[in-house]
Amino acid sequence: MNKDLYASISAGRANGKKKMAVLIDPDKVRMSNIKEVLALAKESEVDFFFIGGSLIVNNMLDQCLETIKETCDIPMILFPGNSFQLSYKANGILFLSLISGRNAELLIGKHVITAPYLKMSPLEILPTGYMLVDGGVPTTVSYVSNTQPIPASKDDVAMCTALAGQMLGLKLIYMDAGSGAKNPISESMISAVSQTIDIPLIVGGGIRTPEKAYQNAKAGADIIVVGNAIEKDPSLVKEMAAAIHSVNETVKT
Ligand code: 1GP
Repeated sequence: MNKDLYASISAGRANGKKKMAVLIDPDKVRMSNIKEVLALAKESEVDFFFIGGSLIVNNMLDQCLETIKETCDIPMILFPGNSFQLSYKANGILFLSLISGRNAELLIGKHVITAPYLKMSPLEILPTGYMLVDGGVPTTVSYVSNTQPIPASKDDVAMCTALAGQMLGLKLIYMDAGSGAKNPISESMISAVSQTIDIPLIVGGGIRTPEKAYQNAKAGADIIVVGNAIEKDPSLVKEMAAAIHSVNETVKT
């Protein structure tokens, strides 16, 4: 099985080279708009595309992946909202276990159904502990998953959850305040979690400015995910990527 994506993500953490992922929701993206985002992402050396949404209601996933592939060779990682959001056209998949919640289906149930399909696929599987953190507004994910996010001020709960995920053998931790969150995750929580775990940390949800992206990376996020802000203003890609890539710190091992 291909291991290039994880090798590059973990090398990024080891070398302190921060990475940027642009989240593309195939439902929301207008195909006219996507070309502009792709051109800017290529120019700005965006590291990954995360492809997914909590609900994909149109059948645009394959078309979206094909369009990206025609334009650039930035790796495409599926960030599936449910087990139907699968496509062999991507390069990898975040195999998400919702470790902030206590919904057995999303901790292990759906995975049992999807595993045999993924075994046959060419996708690189990235086992990921997914942690929802309260971003000040109810999110589609917490509604659909019937789980409560971690309270924004509970750094210790986030630390212990991430550590348990690592000890269970998960390879990445993704802390998400949810798409369009009013309050992005605090630097204090990012820093506490990043210092507790040894595996790479992905952070997203409500990051709207290059300054915030920079602070998140400085605090210890290894990959910063930006979706909404770029959907609204594609020109932000350049500044966001420059801000994230300007942080270069070696993380303790
Ligand atoms: C959501 O972390 C992502 O799952 C990105 O959030 O759309 O708010 O940037 P935004």
